[in-house]
This record gives sequence, C-alpha cells and structure tokens, in this order.
Amino acid sequence: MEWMRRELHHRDLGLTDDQVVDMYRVMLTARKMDDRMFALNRQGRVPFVVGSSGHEAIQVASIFALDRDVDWILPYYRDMGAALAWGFEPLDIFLATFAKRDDPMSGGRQLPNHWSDVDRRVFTQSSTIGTQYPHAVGIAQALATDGREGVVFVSGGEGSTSEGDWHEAMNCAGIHQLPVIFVIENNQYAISVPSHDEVAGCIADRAKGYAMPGWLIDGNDPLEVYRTMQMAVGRARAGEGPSLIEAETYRYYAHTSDDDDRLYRSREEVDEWRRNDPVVTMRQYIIEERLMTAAEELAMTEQVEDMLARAVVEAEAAPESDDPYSNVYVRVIEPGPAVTSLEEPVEGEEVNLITAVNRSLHEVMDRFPDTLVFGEDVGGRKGGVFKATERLSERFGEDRCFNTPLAEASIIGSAVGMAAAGKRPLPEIQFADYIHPAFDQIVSEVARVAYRSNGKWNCPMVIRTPFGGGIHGALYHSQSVEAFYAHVPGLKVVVPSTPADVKGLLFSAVEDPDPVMFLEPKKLYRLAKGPYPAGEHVVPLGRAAIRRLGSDLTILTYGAMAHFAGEAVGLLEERGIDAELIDLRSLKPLDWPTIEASVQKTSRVLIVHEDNEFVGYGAELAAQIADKAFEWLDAPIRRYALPDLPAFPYANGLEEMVYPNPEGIVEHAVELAKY
Ligand SMILES: Cc1ncc(C[n+]2csc(CCOP(=O)(O)OP(=O)(O)O)c2C)c(N)n1
Repeated sequence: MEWMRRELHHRDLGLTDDQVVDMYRVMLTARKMDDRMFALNRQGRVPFVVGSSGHEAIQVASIFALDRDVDWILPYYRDMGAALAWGFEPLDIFLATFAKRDDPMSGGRQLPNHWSDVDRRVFTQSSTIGTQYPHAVGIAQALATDGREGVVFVSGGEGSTSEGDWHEAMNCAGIHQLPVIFVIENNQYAISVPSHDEVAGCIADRAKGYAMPGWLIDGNDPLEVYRTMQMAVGRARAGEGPSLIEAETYRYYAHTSDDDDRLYRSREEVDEWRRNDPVVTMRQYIIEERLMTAAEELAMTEQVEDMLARAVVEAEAAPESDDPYSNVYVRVIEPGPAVTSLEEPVEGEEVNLITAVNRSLHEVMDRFPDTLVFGEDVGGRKGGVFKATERLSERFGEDRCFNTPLAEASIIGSAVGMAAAGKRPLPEIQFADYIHPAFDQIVSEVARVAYRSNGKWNCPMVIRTPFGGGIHGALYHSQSVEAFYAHVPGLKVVVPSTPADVKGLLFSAVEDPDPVMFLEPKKLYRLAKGPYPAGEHVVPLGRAAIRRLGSDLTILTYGAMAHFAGEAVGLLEERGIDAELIDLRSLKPLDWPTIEASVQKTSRVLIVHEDNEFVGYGAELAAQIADKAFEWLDAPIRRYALPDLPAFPYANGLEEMVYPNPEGIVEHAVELAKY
C-alpha cells in the first residue's frame, strides 16, 4: 500500500495556524481518551467501550468545517473525535462511559458513545445501525420548510450503507435536494466482515444514483477531509443539496472491547495502516510547519493526559444511576375516575368516518401551523387512496402536505427528524399491512427517544394508518397491528370508531408530546356515520366510552367491532340480555377504572376484536381482569377474535367465515350470560 504525500496546505484552505493546532489538540484528546477507555475496560472498571482510534482525522476535520452555532450533527457511536470537536466535555463522556446518573446523554441508560445534546443540536442516537440517516433527512426537511439556517451532518460506517434506511434517506435527500452531508467512515470492516463482503462497488459512486456528488477521500488526511467538507458544506448552505463523502480509514482497536480482532485481521495489516496514523502524521505536519515546537507538543500532550486523568477520577466517583422508570412518556396520563354513564350526545353534521378524518386533518393543520402531513399518495390532487388528505396540499401548500417515496422506514424516520427540529409530523402509512418496514423506526427510535435521552428529547408525532378487515382486502390489506404497538413502552395507541371520536382523539394526539399510533378502522370509513362536532371537541387519551349501559355482561371492544357490537347489543336486548358495551378507543393508555367498574357491575366479560386471538390485545385485557378483578367474576372471560390465521383470505365467503360479526358476538354473549 502506498500512502500519498500530503499536498494540501492549511492556509490555502482558509485555516489559521491556531485552528490547525486546535484541530490537532482535539485529535490527540480523542486518541488519549480512547486509550484510557480501553485501559479502564481492561482493568474491569467499565464493562464496555467503543474505540475511535484511527478515525480522528475524518471525525475532527469534518466538524471543523461546520458551524457549531447553527448546524446539526448525528454522529455515530465511533465518533469520539466528532463529539469532542463539537464541544462535548471529556468529563461528560466519561460519565457516560461509567454510566453514571449525571451522564448528560442518557443518564446511564445507553451504552457509551451514544451522543445526544439538545442544546447543541446533536440528536440522540440509538445502537441500531443506519436508523440515524432518515432522522438527518427529516431535520433537514424541517429546516428547509421553515427557511431556517443549518446544515445536517450524519455519519456511519461502511456497514451502515447496506441498510435500507441509508438508501431510503439518500433517495429522499436527493429528491428534495436537502442540506445533508452523509459521511461514511469506511474502516474496512463491519465487526469482522471485510468491506468486499459488505459493499458491491464503491460507496461514493452510489451518490450519482441519488442525485448528489460523491467523493472518495483519504479519511486519514485532515486537510483533505476539511477541503472536501468545505465543498459539501458550501453546496448545502447555497441550497445546492446533499453530498456524500466516503472516507477511507481504519480502526486500530477491535470493533469494541467485546471483540477479538485477531480472528479476522492480521497484525501486519494493522501495522501497515499505522504507517498512515492520522494523529502521528498531523503531529509531523504541525512540527514541520513550525506551528508548534516538539517541546510545546509534548507539553500539550501532558496537559491533555492530566485533564483526562482528572475527568476519570471525577466521573468514577460520581453518583450511580438510580432511576430506570422516568421518561418513558413525556406526559404520563393518570387514570381518571371510572366512566359509568353514556357520553353527552354530540351535535353536528352527519358524516362518515373518512370524511371526519379529512375534516379533522384540515382543522388540525389550520390550528397548528407546525403540523406536516405526508406519506404515499397523500399530496397533490389525489389526496390519498382513501381521500383522507384530500385538498390539504391545495389549502396548506405542498410544503406542509406532500408525497413521499414509497419507503415506509424513511416516512417514519424522517418524521423523527422533523419532530426533533420542532415540527409536529403526522405521517400516514397507506395501509397498516405496510407499516412493517417502519417497525424498526417506530419501536427502536420513535418510542425510545424520550427514554434513551433521559427526557432531553421527545418525539411528538401522530402515525395514522388504516387497519383491519371486512373489506375484501385479502391478506395484505386487512391486517390488524394494534397488539404489536400496544406492547411497546413509549407509544400511545388509539382507535376511533365514530366521526366525533376521530376529531376528538386526533386533536388530543396532536397536542400530546408523545408519539401516538392513530389506527383507523377502514371498514368504518364509509360504514360508520355520525355527527361531526363543529368547534372545539377533544376526547382525552386514556378514556373509554360506554356505548350502552347494561348489567348482565360487559363487552369490551374497539374499532370496527365496536360498531358490530353496537348491533349485537340490540339483538341481545331482544333476547332479554342486558349487555354493557365499552368502546375502549384508547388501547394505551388503557382506561382500567372504567373496565373495573363495569366488571364489578356485570361479573361477565366478552372481549371482541378482529386481530388474532393468540397474544392479541384481548389477552392483555383478560389477564388484567383475571389479575385485578377475579373476585368479581361469575364466569370465565371469553374472547371472540380472529383464529390463528394470517389476516383475512380474499375469496368470496372465506373472509365472512372468519371475520367477527354481530351474530357471532350475540352467540358468544348468550353463552356467557347463561354460564
Ligand atoms: C441493525 C443492526 N444490525 C446489527 C447490529 C450489530 N452491529 C453493531 S456494529 C455492527 C457493524 C457496523 O459496521 P460499520 O457500519 O461499518 O461501522 P464500524 O463499527 O465499522 O465503524 C454491527 C453488525 C446493529 N447494531 N444494528
């Protein structure tokens, strides 16, 4: 391997002598910190560390090209140099390494090096490879929409470019020509997988396909890094769009303290790369250029080492982390008093559910100027496959209601970034059946932002999606997904079943600081009609509605089944059975007091939903009732739900055989009442 002589001079790039010395100081600090961290790990004082040694040039010089007052950064776990250059204090980094209470990034909840700083626009990172890229795009989209200043820097290893999130984010950044700089630190391995088993062709070349320039550079040369970043930053600030930089580099430590790199690379190879050690060559440059004398450099090294030694002592002595509970939600909704009567009837024009969705979106966008509505087919004149977003683009502009590429992970991932940058996103997933590619973004990112940043960041958004069967949508247009998401701490889940509840719950969801899954039973889009209240109408999250008062048994349900159960209770009445019907509306948080009061009154419970019975949402209801209200029961808790089938089959008659219906509800209720 031939290492090229450096041909660049810092003054030609507009860097002052002091800036170059400063750059070197940060690179040196990163290297020394790494050495300390691995030493602490070997001494058994910290359980896990991730190294950055070898990457200092690409990390530190990149940041020097940015504006720390307006730009945003999303550095990945290996970016110690970037973090230090951005202004993270070594003490804070050591507090995170020791996972102490005062770790400002996560309060000891995350592994070390998961950067986060709300004041300095460093968005909280997870450990999931690649998920940060759509976040960066969403932040840039928010900045562009508002005409705000700022460039977004996002980095990752070459392995991360194999993830779909990376491609989706590159595509989206290219489509909108957003001010994002993708920096790929290609250190030749993704854990043990060499880059030739990871990447087909050249990463930088992929930029062309996403309508942006791509540069392949020596990532160990800080001046080359700085020069390339200057070009990328210049483009972004001038509104010329995104850039991709692939920086060839190498890591000197193993992947993490848990990895044994002798199993996949030779000492000779490591030594060869050490001949182009960015810290060593930068030191040579500084001395050759007479920016410092050797004695001054030695004094600087000692000073850095002293400072780090003190930071380690202080961090190790700091109080332990002791709070695993807080910040799952930004707003914890405490259970209210039990609902024991019917709601006051609402007044308004009679509309169907889809009209209510459309009208509510119009009202919400009108009321909250920071809301954005987007998804597949939602923009333009079409206004969604169900017309839920009809005329929103026309009324509020294509900046606030727009089409996205067919890429669910990036629809949700970019919403995370928009929320981080102060917007209230309302992403739409066209059918719940197609939400699965976004599962990772919803579960690992959206739901955890508040918890993992110890409450420093939140992720307010309303994810709307039509779900459920009964419309001959077959296996891929009739799935129910509520159980997947109700299972996830950090999410709230609602299912409206009347036009009035659509409006009331949507306003509550948009005003809530936490992410809300807003599941629309599409069977009811045209079937369910009811008054749409004009003016202020809010249905609080966590409050069920009693649709019929009764004393013989309680039917617990939601969504389309609330509608069918409404028919069933009429039929039951004819048979002399007085059923109470509870429409849960809010699956998480759950209105337990209302359920409990009803069970105490009726002593019999039938749970109805169209999702699978096995580990369905009803299983949780049944478990809670058995657990907390067992003494009140006079009969086993019954469930009426989809058997263990993958959604509803298409052919005439097949769906009807398994889709829960009013007659089936009656049958189950009669049997239960007789028990
Ligand atoms: C989605 C996902 N899959 C797998 C992992 C486990 N994992 C952690 S780091 C890593 C390799 C990443 O390599 P690369 O992106 O090249 O970055 P590097 O660590 O080399 O800097 C893997 C597979 C993960 N964290 N996330």
